[in-house]
Amino acid sequence: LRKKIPDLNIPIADRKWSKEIEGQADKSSGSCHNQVSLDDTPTLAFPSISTSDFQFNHDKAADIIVQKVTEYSNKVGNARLVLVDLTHKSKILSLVKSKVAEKNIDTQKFFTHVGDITHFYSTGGLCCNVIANAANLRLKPGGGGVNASIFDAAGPELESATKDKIRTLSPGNVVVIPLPLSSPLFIREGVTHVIHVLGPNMNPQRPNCLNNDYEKGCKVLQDAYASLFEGLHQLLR
Ligand code: AR6
Repeated sequence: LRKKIPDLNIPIADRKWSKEIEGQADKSSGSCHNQVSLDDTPTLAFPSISTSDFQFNHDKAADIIVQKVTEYSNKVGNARLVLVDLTHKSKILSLVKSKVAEKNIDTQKFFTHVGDITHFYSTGGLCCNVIANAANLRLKPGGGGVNASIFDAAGPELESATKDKIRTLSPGNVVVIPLPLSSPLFIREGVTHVIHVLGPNMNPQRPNCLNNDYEKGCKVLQDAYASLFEGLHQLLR
C-alpha cells in the first residue's frame, strides 16, 4: 500500500483527500472510504478538551465550544464538526446541546455523537476522517482518557509519526499528524489525520496547572479550539 501511494510523507498542507488515494486505499483496506466520499463530507470528531483529567469547568468549556463552533462552522466549508463523548449522560454534551440551540448553527454542520472516538465507523457508521486528541505536554501515549484510546487504536504508527514531527506542545496549540496508511485507525475507521490539541490544565497533579486562573484558562481553551478548527481549515484548502 505504501509503495502504491507515493505522497504519504509529504507535508500536511499538500496531502489531499484525493480520489486517487482513496481509490487505492479502498481496494487494499476495505475501509469506510468506500461509503463516504471524503471530498464531499470531511468530518472532524473532537472530544471536549480539558474537561475530564484536566478538570476545566464544564459550563465555561461549553460556552467556548459553542463560541468557536459558531465562529468556524462556515469557515470550514462543508466540513462537519462533531463533538463526541463516551456516554449519553455526558454533562458537556448536554450543556453544549442546550447552548447551541439558542444559536443559528446548521445541525448538519455541527452535532454531537456518543461513542468511542476510535470506533465510530466500525460500530456506528459515522465516518470521521479527522479526529482530535486531548493530548498531553509531551505528546506521549497512555495516561488515560481519550489520549490513551487514540494512541492504542492507532498503533505505533501514530507515536512515530508524532515524534518525527514534534516533541512537545504548548497549551492552546495543536499539531496535525497525517496518519500512516498502515495504522489500524486508518484501515478500520478511515481516519486520515489526528490533530493533537493541548488544552489548559486545572488539575494540580498534572504539569502547567493554572490554579483556577480562569481568565488565562479560558483564553488558552479558546486558542486551542481556534487552532483546532484552523488546522482543519488548512487541511481542506
Ligand atoms: N472517545 C470519546 N470521548 C472520550 C474518549 C473516547 N475514547 N475517552 C475520553 N473521552 P480527557 P483532558 C472524553 O481526560 O481533560 C490524558 O491523560 C472524556 O469523557 O481525555 O483534556 C492526557 O494524556 C472527556 O469528555 O482529556 C492528558 O494528560 C474528553 O474526552 C490529559 O488526560 C476529554 O477527556 C488531558 O485531559
